[in-house]
Amino acid sequence: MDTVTRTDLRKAYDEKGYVIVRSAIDPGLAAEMVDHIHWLGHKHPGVRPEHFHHNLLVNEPFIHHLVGDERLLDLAEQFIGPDIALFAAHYIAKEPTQGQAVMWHQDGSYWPLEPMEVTTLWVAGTDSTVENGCMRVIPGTQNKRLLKRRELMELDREKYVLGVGIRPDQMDDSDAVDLELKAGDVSVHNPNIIHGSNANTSEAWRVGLTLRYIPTSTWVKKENHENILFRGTVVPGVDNAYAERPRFISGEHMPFKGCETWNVV
Ligand SMILES: O=C(O)CCC(=O)C(=O)O
Repeated sequence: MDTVTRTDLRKAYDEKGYVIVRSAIDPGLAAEMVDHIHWLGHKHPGVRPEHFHHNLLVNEPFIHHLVGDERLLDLAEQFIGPDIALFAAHYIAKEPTQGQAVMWHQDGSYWPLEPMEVTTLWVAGTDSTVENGCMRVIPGTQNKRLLKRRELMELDREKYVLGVGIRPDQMDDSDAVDLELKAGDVSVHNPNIIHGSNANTSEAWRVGLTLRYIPTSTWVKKENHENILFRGTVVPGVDNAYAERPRFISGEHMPFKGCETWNVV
């Protein structure tokens, strides 16, 4: 982890709505994320790599292994406490020269969560730069009202990862900050902060995995949605469903370091 202390992390997050943690995971694990993108590309040939959503990931042993990494859980715990689940994982991997943009938005506008207690860890599998379409944020906007989905504008799905975004006349992006990361770095952001990213017009891949960690007291109001429980206990009366921890099956799943002994009973 970076040299910032826990208090600094929390302070920066509360003040600006985001914080960067350098070398949060090791380069080997980040490289396996890139392998996973290519492996998923073969498994789902019709799906663009910006769109490897939760439903395609929730039963992947590598995802359980990565998202349950103690370094990521320790980090998430500082923002949401000790009872930790994942409500959504989504690879937003932008191919060289043609990776889609993400229009300015606030995550909470899309999410069926009650209460909106959630934090995002955005894990860099490759370096993420201005040239390859790194994430951009507008510091301080986590204190703004959460726009409702119906207030947003429809977008061209060929160009944008998300189907709706904030209209230019609803915001000012003159204070936007580029979150340039090295592979293995993580940025953490608040569900209300306004953020997005430009298209990838460079020759390099940009691989990011965005992870939405919730305390188990947050209710996910979506039928048949599978969350993943990682740490602590469930809260009685909060009606969330949790996925089984998958067994690694050679030939069916992407091999990763330690997969032979992972989840063996
Ligand atoms: O990966 C990106 O470019 C945007 C990520 C994003 O919108 C998010 O993680 O909430």
